[in-house]
Amino acid sequence: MIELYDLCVANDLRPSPYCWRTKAVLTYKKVPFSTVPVSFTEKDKLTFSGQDRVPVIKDNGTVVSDSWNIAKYCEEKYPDPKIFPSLGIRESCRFFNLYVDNTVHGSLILVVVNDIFANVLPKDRDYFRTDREKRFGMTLEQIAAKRDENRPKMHAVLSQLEATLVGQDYFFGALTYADFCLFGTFKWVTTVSKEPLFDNTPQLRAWWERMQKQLGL
Ligand SMILES: N[C@@H](CCC(=O)N[C@@H](CS)C(=O)NCC(=O)O)C(=O)O
Repeated sequence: MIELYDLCVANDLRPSPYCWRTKAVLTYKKVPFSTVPVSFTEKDKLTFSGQDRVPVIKDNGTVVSDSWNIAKYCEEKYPDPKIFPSLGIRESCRFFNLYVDNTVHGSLILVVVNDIFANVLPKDRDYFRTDREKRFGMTLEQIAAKRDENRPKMHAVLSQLEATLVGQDYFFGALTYADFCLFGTFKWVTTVSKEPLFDNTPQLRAWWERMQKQLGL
């Protein structure tokens, strides 16, 4: 059975958007897997993979890290059902993946980072604070104070996603890895935050509900 090294925070919650992508792909392909929890300061558990980020999978001795590499590996090793169902879709999904990583996550993180921090295990809190404050160039308290200011930027990005979904059930028409990418994003936020995301985006809300039902996750 595949072992997935998965980020864990307090109460064994699993927030990582990238790990959720892998869980969505494995679930869709009906490939059995178990998870190995890794907290922010337990990177020694990942030494075997030669890097320090999750997700990592171990599949009968094959080690693959990075959600995109894992998606490609799974499509080759477990081809049905397909996540890149036709010519050019893999390349389009790569573009969508990068858009989600940068634009979508970039707009959400400043709104929800303190909700994530509230769920980080006590032993990981210093690491998380130092790492994120360096990344954003301000303290978590300064980010919290700008939450209302940052919210409209988040809603502008969610509106772009909403506009894409008008008249179609999935981002590229049929279900593809693009949907699993964004599914991971909303699992990330909703696992640790009560921030309302879908109040102004009914199509996106319907898509989100459809994805959860389809995957049972
Ligand atoms: N591009 C990578 C990103 C992986 C990544 O950044 N994972 C986060 C979890 S969401 C991580 O390992 N964070 C550990 C840390 O911040 O120390 C992918 O798609 O898998």
